Amino acid sequence: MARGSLDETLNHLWLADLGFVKMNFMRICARRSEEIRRLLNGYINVVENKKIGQNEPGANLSVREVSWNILLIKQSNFRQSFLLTSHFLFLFRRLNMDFIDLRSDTVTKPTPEMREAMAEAEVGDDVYMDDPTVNQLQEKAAEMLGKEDALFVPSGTMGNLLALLVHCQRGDEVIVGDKSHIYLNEAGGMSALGGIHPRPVKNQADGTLALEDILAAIQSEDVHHTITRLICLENTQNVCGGVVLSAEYTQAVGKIARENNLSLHIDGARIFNAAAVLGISVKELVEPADSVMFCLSKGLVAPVGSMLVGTKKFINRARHLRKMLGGGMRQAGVLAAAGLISLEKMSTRLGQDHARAKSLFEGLKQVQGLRLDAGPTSSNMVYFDLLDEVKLSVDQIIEEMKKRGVLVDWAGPRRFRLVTHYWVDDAGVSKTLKAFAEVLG
Ligand code: TLP
Repeated sequence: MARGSLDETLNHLWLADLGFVKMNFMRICARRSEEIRRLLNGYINVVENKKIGQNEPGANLSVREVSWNILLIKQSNFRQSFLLTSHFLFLFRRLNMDFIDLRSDTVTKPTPEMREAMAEAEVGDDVYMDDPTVNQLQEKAAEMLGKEDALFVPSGTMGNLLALLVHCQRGDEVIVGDKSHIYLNEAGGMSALGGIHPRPVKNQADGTLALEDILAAIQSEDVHHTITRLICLENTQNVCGGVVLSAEYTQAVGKIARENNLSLHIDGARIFNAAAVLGISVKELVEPADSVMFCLSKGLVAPVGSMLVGTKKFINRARHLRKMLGGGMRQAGVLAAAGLISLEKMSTRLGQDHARAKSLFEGLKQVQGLRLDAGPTSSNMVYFDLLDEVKLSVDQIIEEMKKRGVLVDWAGPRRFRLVTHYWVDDAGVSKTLKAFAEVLG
């Protein structure tokens, strides 16, 4: 927490009269988070119009952090002190966190509702399969994806690795996109830990692997060859622009898999984004897949965790391997509680992130010096390159944007990726566009 800025806000608050705040706090706490935000936004704007002088009451304020959601506030020349707690403090933190963070949707912090659910979660030892909240999350995930069973895992990377380890034996081959996360960004886990051989196939601009390329990559039976066991798709395809693979395409790949006695795994880190764009259920979209990994900790906003789904037999083996990799968690219900809110509530609001990505895309087209990918952006990502005429380096732009309260990340020596998510609102989009126009103008 940026102590300076929190103190500053509390100073503003003090000026406004603690009694008033305390009373409002009680009232506000009873309301839903969106309403609280609106109320608080308005309130802070009013208070911030005032100037704080050296001798004004806020100057003597002392703030002690009791826990993440409780502050003890005292003023040295005043007898009153009180605890500022829960949603209210959370929202102060959020309002003080000036940065619009577009580096990824992995940066999403849990909502107040999630934090509350986490604090109150019923837990047990999940290695004994005794954690009721984890069990509930797994049942819900399996049901939503139309598969027999599900497993809660610490990360998407572990979920994908487990799937590969279950589907393949050492020396087997897996067909993967040459721009896929599994191939590029999972530290070669399949080879290092599973002895599995990747067979990269070109990702087309639309994120697909051409069906003829998949067919051509399947090894014929020959003493010299590896044995092809698995095809992996990624939906949405991250590096190709957060693009969405259709249900028809997935069906076509599933058919190739079945006809060639192969399995199909989907890295569906953002499969809920894909389904939202297509306007169909996730269940329908992943129907041909034998296994799917999806992340709770990206656009679905949970702080930690991913799910792996498949048959009961597949998940039993994955559970065994998860333990082997050290991913067996104990009272993981604390995390699963947030995951349940991801599935129940966050999965239905992703259209807002997609609309904001579109606004960013449209706005950035007007900024000099940028070449946007052939759009339109379909899910929550916007990729673009710097034109040669731009003399600033990627690092300099990142620094200049940061000075203006916007965090962005590079995706190549002259390339950027912006990702929208729950904590990026319309004002954040405007702020980002303004900052880019200033930096590159
Ligand atoms: N992607 C992260 C980075 O690792 C690049 C991001 O910011 O996009 N599959 C896909 C398609 C992913 O994009 C990611 C993470 C993962 C798997 C891995 O998930 P985690 O980070 O939970 O291991």
